[in-house]
Amino acid sequence: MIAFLKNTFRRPYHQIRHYVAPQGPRDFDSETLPLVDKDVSLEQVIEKVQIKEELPFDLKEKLAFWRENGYVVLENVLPTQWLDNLWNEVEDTIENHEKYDLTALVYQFNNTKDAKLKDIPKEKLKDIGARINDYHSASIGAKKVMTHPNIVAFLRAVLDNDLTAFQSLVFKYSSQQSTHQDYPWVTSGVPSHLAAAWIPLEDVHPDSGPLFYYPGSHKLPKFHFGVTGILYKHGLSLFSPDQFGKYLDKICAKFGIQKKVLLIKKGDILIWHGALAHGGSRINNAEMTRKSFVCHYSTVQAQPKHRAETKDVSQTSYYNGVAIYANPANLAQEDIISQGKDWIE
Ligand SMILES: O=C(O)CCC(=O)C(=O)O
Ligand SMILES: [Fe+2]
Repeated sequence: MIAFLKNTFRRPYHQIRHYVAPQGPRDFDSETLPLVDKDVSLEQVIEKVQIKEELPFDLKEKLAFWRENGYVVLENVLPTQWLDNLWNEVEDTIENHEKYDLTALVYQFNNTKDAKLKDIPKEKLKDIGARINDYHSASIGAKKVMTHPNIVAFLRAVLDNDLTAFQSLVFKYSSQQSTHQDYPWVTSGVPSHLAAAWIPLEDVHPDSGPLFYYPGSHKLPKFHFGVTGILYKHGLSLFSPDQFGKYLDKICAKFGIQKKVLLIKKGDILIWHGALAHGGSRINNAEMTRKSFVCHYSTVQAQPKHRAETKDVSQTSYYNGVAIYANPANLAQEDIISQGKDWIE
């Protein structure tokens, strides 16, 4: 048996799948798909959302593009002053990191394990490979940015009226992360209830390692991790994130999908489907930052409380109708960076 497994693990995916019988479905449960991903008219989708406010984009046109491509770029939809303010807050947080219990992941320091900001050397936090987790927990301004009405209107249409903004990351440089889809990792109770916003905090330079993505890849056959189905579980899944990435690059090539690179400006955003294949390009010029705030959203139905919550309900605040759950392990630091409450458009 051991010899069999050893052999099996050495085999590339296309060989191994004959040996490990896939257990469970290879796609999202069709019953749970958001309305826009079902076979209904866009009129029906828009009718359900009932957006009252005037939007700076054509919702129907953007939804049609979303269905086809698994992403949209919305131009000039966020107040750039808020984004400058947010970056200033992040810099100040790093400068005074000893005050913060927020966590971060920093390559060459704690590699695959999150550590507290106060325990990570400042220089590491400022360097390539650092990302701060859930900055929005501490910052009211970050909460306001991630729930701006222009973002929320679109997300309601592609997910549901009852939304939660449940995870975020701040990057100063490109993550240089290989190709992946988010749904196997950023999980909620319903894997298809996932979308993300990529919010640049400066104009993206081509040499800074822009985000890349494969248009239409959200419709490709899903990867099977072996035993754990389409989701990844560390220590249980038979296939690694690396094999998943290779599968995605290969299947996108097979279907003739050209990789695109995201060169958008501060104030613009990318919103992408939880199953869109994407990653961070290599940094060509190590001097070039690519400051960004990446936010993940789900439905309240799928994610009714904070992912670390052990009680029945989480302490919850609402911004533009979007539920944001406080981290039960860090309640003392909720909203401690509070200048954002005075930001006006
Ligand atoms: O910004 C990046 O380089 C990648 C971010 C990403 O893939 C994510 O947060 O899901
Ligand atoms: Fe991602």
